[in-house]
Amino acid sequence: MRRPVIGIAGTYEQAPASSAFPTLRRIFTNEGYSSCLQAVGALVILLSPTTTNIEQLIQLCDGVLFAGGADIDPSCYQQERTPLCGPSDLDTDTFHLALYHQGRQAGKPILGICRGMQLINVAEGGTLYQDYKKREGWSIHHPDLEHWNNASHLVKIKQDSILFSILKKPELGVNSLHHQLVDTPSDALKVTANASDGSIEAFEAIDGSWCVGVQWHPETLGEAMDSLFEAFVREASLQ
Ligand SMILES: [Mn+2]
Repeated sequence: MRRPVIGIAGTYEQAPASSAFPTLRRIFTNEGYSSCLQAVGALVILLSPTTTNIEQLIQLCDGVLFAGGADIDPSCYQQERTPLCGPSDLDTDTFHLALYHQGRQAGKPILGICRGMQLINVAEGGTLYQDYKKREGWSIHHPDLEHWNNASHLVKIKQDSILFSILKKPELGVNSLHHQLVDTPSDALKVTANASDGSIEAFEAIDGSWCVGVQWHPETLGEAMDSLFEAFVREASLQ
């Protein structure tokens, strides 16, 4: 049986000094995204940011995943870099933004995780906090690497959402591995989950199409998040 094909947007990274090619640039994603998708029936391909023919690349995919990763260059949302902004890679950002727009135009389901959620917002014209401490009223330390694979803080999920129809819980403990946050959400998106300090933790396309962003990392939360990957891959199988 043909498996739905999920393309993961590949990221440029400098190979580590310990590797066989320490001076070279790499194309990568974390293995967890791929294995979670494969476990629920997808065939996963890593989309190379060297690609210039984005339209043809998207035609290979039934759905696109934008994964976690480095900060997005603030120029992508018309801001000057501030000292709290982490390293970014404009080549990766440019590729991901083009991939997103082409994917949406082609009607492909899209899942954005952490940076991927922020990427969706930026692509749709929204802005980010360059660091969570820039948000007035913050009370949760969102970068909580210690609890990378279990609950760090609660989120409240709005019932009128694709996300709720999948997770079926009004409140949920999630991990939190981000230091940036959505500031102004795009008009094209509706917020579907907030943390108790009010920060935006999930959104989806306002038009009801399958474009879902979550600020947490479902790929390290185990079975609790199988239903999210399943729903994404099921939607992709309808392509
Ligand atoms: Mn968080």
